[in-house]
Amino acid sequence: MKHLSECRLYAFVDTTCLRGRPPGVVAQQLCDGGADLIQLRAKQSSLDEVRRLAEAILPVTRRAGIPLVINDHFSIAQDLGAEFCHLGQEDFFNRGYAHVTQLSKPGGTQRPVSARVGIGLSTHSQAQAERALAAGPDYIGVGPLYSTTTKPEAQPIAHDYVRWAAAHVQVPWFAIGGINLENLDEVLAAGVRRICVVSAILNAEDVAATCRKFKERLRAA
Ligand code: TZP
Ligand code: MG
Repeated sequence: MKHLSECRLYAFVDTTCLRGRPPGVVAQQLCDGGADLIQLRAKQSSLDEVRRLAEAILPVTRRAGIPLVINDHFSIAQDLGAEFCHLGQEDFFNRGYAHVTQLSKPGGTQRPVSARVGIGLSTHSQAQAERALAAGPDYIGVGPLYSTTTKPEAQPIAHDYVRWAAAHVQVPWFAIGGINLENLDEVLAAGVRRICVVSAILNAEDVAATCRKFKERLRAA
């Protein structure tokens, strides 16, 4: 399984961009294109649907040795043995958590340490990052860099925050939001070395080839 420290291109199976394509097929295309990490993001799906989607994707990511991240649903990530769960500020802090170790405690269903679900936390400002980092996540998301139709309600972050992250964040951090092959040079120039890309990959005609283009540009940076 690829280690998080090696991951630079974080791609998604986002149900809003599937347009009828089977999730497992799209996950395979992302793996073939060299995605380092894949998130299942299914905002409109019921818990049962998220679980079914994850069950369809996990054999693909496992075979490829690519970690799978389940968005929003820690219990599903834990039950299925997904490598990571991604949580927003509201999913984590607004539910009363202060440290990631608290997540696996309720109900006494703690898995062995070897099967620990890694945690990623979203951040939108330096203050949120400082609080998130104190909670012990495996990685943080930094964004949105640009406004994006994938998350229309989210306001772009200040560029100062990206520069601060580049200088201060010690865990892997992934820039997210509106990143595409046209603005990638500007993103890299800001000090970003790890990126999350949803629509620019999933809406491309050739998903695997587009992943490869992102990977080559990241590698060259
Ligand atoms: N969080 C901040 S922006 C965003 C999320 C989930 C969406 C990113 O999608 P895209 O299509 O790469 O802009
Ligand atoms: Mg969330």
